[in-house]
Amino acid sequence: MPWNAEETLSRPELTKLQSERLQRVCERVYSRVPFYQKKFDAMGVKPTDIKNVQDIVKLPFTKKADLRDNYPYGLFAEPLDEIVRIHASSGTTGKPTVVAYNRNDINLWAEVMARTFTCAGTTKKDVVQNAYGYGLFTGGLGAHYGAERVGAAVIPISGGNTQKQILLLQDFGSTVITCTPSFALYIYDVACEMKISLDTIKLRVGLFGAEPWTEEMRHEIEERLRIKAIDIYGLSEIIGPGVSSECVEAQSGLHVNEDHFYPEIINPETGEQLPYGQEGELVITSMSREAMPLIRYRTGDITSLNPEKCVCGRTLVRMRRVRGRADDMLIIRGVNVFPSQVESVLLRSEEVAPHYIIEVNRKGRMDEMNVLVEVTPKFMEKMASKVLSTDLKDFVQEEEELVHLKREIQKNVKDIIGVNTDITLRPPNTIQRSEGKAKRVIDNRPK
Ligand code: DLL
Repeated sequence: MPWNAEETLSRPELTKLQSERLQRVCERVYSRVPFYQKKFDAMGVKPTDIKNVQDIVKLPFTKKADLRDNYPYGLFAEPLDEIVRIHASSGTTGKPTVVAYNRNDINLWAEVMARTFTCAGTTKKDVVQNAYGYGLFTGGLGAHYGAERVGAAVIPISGGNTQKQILLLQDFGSTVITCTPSFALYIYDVACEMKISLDTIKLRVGLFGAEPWTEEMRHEIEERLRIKAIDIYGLSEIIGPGVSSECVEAQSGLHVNEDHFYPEIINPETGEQLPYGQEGELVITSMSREAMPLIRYRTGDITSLNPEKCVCGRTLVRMRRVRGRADDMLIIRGVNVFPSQVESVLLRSEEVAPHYIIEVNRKGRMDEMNVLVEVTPKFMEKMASKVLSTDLKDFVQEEEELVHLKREIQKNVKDIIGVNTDITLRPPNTIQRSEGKAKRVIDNRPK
């Protein structure tokens, strides 16, 4: 059962609600945020021109750079005395992106995260080990409030502290875990090192997000940890986690809370709105937010929308698993490569583990891609007679089996993605693990 009746509205009911909310948020930002007043005026559009949700195409986009330009408080639609929370996302360069919530926004956040937990099959009977980081990052507190709202017992352990995570999994009987997918695998590895039997833990489901991951990664996590792995999506600028979530029934696309967050897919080059089914950049309008609503925010995330009926009964449109961010896309000798595509090809091979780094270098005028990936402990066992060393410096890349495996992966990458790559195989546990968002790409090309 969905958490809230608004998740099962008929399309006409939903469109009506969206239209009302869109009108309201346009009035709000136009009258309160000088940045939006200027933008609307420059396009010759007034809030009263927005009669229904289809009129959204008349409105200007908001970009991450607009948040930076108005740093820190320039896009707030309320005075500071109404604001009760400020979060920020670090970004790779420059100043953080600042976002604000008033009391109603925090309430909305708990509500949409309660939907997310319910979507993943969490109830008040569950013990939720929340291993998203607490702090400026929205993952920790967002998941915390949502899990409390459904009445589950929340363990606010935050990210990191891997051995303690395992101790609590065992002793506190956690049934649900929330963390990045890469951290889930790390926890599993450490549990193996500690020789912990999975029979001693009660975990049954994980809510994973905050970084791109693939179907292949899902299988790895589900098989290893013996749980259901649910994909959850969100971003600080819109609310944090709570924008969309897979349902445990279908695990096929993430239901967007589109009564609050209106999704569009656009062609990132032209800005033109694309129909359902077509892949492009996700744009979201946070229609119910009060402290800092954003109009047509360009997320940079690449996905598509699917309006088909879902077996779970929710009528909310589903977005496909995010392929990656437009700005994470590598262009290697003219071929567009998303790190998630590389992950998906790597994990087709049973001999390699889901721990990898993509290095890009420039030699002369040519871009070269090198994928460093760990072989599995099982592969090491199989090769024991060949005395393959687990020591990095003695891990001879010319060893026959390694050469064979490298060739196989190279061929798959070429056939499926269309790009030549070097493969460097690494012994187990030699690639840096992540306790939060994993860093998969090292781009050494001159900027
Ligand atoms: O990562 C919010 C979040 C926390 C989502 C916990 C899910 C779970 P930011 O730090 O602002 O917020 O980063 C947002 O992370 O634009 C995507 O590029 C990426 N991202 C988030 N969830 C997913 C996902 C949080 N399920 C950015 N799949 C977004 C792929 C994701 N990418």
